[in-house]
Amino acid sequence: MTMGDEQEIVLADLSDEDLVKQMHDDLYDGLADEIVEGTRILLERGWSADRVLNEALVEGMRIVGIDFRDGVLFVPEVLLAANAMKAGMEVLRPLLAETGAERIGKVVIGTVKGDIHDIGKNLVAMMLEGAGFEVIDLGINNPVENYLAALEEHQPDILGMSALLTTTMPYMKVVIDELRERGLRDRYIVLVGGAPLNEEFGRAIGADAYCRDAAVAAETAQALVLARRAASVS
Ligand code: B1M
Repeated sequence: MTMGDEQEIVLADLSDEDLVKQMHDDLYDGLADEIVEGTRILLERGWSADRVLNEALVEGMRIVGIDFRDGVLFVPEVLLAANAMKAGMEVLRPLLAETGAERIGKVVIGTVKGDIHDIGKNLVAMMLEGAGFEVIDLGINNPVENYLAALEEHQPDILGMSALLTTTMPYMKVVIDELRERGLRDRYIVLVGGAPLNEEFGRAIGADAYCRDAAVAAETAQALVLARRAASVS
């Protein structure tokens, strides 16, 4: 429930369309409780977790991103919006990460050094779990040493890296070059993602694939792990 124009809005009374619009406003205003409530209502109405995620949460964050870029919103407000988004994602987590499938592989994933954006990376981690992967999440702001230590400790099939800033995306190449220098590059499938990247960049830095979004990351991870297993058997 929230207050707007001195009038009490009962989220459960809104049509789906109005509720989604209200959730965009609530995300913009950083109202975590309302986002949790709206997320639950949509699920109760039979919406899939994917649809709630994309139409209510990701779209709401896209709107926040535009006003952030244009100087209408500032870091403290965007942080509140991010917290509200994370609260909604926590409601969706068991649904997105739910899987009857056997574990098909292991992934080490983290946001690169200098970068503290983690919403997209967290989503990717959830979808990978849903696709049957064990995920070791290194969090944000990871220097190359963190990746190397985690690869050594966990021996995953996949290394995933996330970057949301044009200033931090080149760091992915630093990590890949270091793996190459140590003769470790071919041991792992390297997947990269984040809003400013594209396929060409992924190729240029020597990643195995660039993943546009979390669903693509999960599909790509499955496909590449299965292909690698098939190649090692034949
Ligand atoms: Co930041 N920020 N931010 N920010 N922020 C952006 C990225 C920006 C585009 C905003 C803008 O100007 N429009 C801009 C970057 C400009 C650029 O470099 N080109 C920007 C800036 C400038 C900054 C600061 C520098 C602002 C400042 O301080 N002056 C600062 C930098 C801090 C730092 O990292 N050192 C900063 C800070 C922050 C907050 C802390 C306030 C907050 C982050 C909170 C958090 O993450 N816990 C924040 C936020 C929330 C954003 C926006 C608004 C939203 C990002 C987001 O969560 N999107 C963002 C604008 C935007 O992107 N529209 C912006 C939703 C998420 C689901 O999408 O992260 O793209 P995304 O993830 C997708 C795919 O990209 C992909 O799958 C995900 C799910 O589908 N993917 C992967 C992502 N990682 C992957 C890894 C994979 C695979 C796929 O591995 C296999």
